[in-house]
Amino acid sequence: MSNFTFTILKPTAVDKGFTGAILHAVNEGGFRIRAMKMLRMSKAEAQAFYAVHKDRPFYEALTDFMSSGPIVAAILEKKNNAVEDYRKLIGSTNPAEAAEGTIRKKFGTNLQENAVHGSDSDENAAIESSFFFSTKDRFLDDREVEM
Ligand code: 3AN
Repeated sequence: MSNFTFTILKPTAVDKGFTGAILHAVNEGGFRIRAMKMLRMSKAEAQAFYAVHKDRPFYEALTDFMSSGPIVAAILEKKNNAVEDYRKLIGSTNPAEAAEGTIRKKFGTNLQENAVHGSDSDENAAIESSFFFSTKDRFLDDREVEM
């Protein structure tokens, strides 16, 4: 399984004009965009999205940041290992420690403003996708094309 994952292009990356370059890297990495929207989360929405981190010391700052400006949310498809392969493509949480060539290395600013979010499990990919996209916003049955 694991044909799908979920991503967010975070406010700093969008603000810096990296949206196009990141989406290009996502496609070049073998992922097909199956749903996408640009929006600004409210503080309450950011708190709900990151509820798993509510006891972490960075929760307040992270939810302030994630609601500070527009983001791009997307559902990504890849034939196998979508979740794992996307995390490889984006690199370590801290851009300073991320491998050369990864999205966080190229476009991340710091540990919090690390360019993109990527789901860490199939279960969370499904939960996070449903947070942003209704069934009719998803284009999961498109014809097969060679990539
Ligand atoms: P990842 O996004 O790589 O799965 P998580 O789930 O540990 O990392 O953290 C979620 C988000 O919280 C990260 N993307 C990052 O923006 C932020 N974050 C993680 N650790 C820290 C930290 N020590 N200080 C500030 N922000 C952090």
